[in-house]
Amino acid sequence: MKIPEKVLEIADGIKTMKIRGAGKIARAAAEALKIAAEKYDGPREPEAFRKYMGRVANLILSTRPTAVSLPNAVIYVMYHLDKASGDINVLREAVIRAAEKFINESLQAVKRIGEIGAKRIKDNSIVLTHCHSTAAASVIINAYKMGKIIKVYSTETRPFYQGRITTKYLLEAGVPVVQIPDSAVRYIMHEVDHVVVGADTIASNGAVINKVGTSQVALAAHEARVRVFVAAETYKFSPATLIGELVPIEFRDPTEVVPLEWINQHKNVEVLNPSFDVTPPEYIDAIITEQGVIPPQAAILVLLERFGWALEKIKQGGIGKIIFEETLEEEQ
Ligand code: RUB
Repeated sequence: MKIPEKVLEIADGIKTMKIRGAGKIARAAAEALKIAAEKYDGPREPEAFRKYMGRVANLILSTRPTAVSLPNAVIYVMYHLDKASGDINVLREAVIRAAEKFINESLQAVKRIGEIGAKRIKDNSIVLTHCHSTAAASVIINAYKMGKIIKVYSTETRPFYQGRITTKYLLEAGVPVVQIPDSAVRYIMHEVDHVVVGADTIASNGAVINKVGTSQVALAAHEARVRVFVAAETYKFSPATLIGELVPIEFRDPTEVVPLEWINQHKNVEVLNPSFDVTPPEYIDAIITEQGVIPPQAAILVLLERFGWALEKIKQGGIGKIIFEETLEEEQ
């Protein structure tokens, strides 16, 4: 059975960044699995359905490599399919219910992070944020509504300019925003009280992988003794890092950095477009999750509590192969 058009559209949307930001990507992944289950009209044998869902899962997993929220969402839904037994209606229901639960809990988590994080913002604060993070924006908007924020500096976030999305988003919520180029971060840092950013992945040692430039922002904040808060749902913690796997950094097309015409005119120049970077735990004051505020060094505890069950499977073959080994073998 062919993968439904709508599912292909979601996969393409993630790849081309029409759907972007780790939380939205995770919810879109769960939604794609749900749609795939709803639209299945292939053979009635449970095994056929499982294989088809494995193919869909692998397609979704192949879209973007860095945000662990994506495999975590896929694994969550597929784990429930794995555990379910019965006819195809039972299996289909298991996928649909797990996907809906993931999406609802994810939205609740963002809301809760906003409430918890806002308490950490001092009165009359100036905040700086980088890229567009729904979780970070949730903290900022909540704190603003509590009368604690007087101004937000939003970096442009070259080359994709997600910072402009943040600026628009915060302005719509009534927050006073100043747009600055990325290169002005250190210049402006002496005015700033808190840096609030999101995360794509948090490693077991508390390192935060977020939009490229985040580590420079954190370094400038560290130098100026400005607190750095990372707002992140617990499904952004990476279980594979518990056994020493590295987080793959996505490199995107050079034409996001300079126009193709420029590349053609300068044939000997290599243009690099790393999409994310790693901020070491030493430069992070706290990670705000839906379960509470933790120091980055406590990331391992969150991981063991939330993903302890997946450890054995990860040890057997890495994150991508947790559940879909059979399908992967078939496709090779
Ligand atoms: C987005 C980005 C965001 C995190 C967190 O990168 O780095 O800071 O994903 O966002 P991209 P959220 O635009 O390349 O996807 O809090 O919305 O999950």
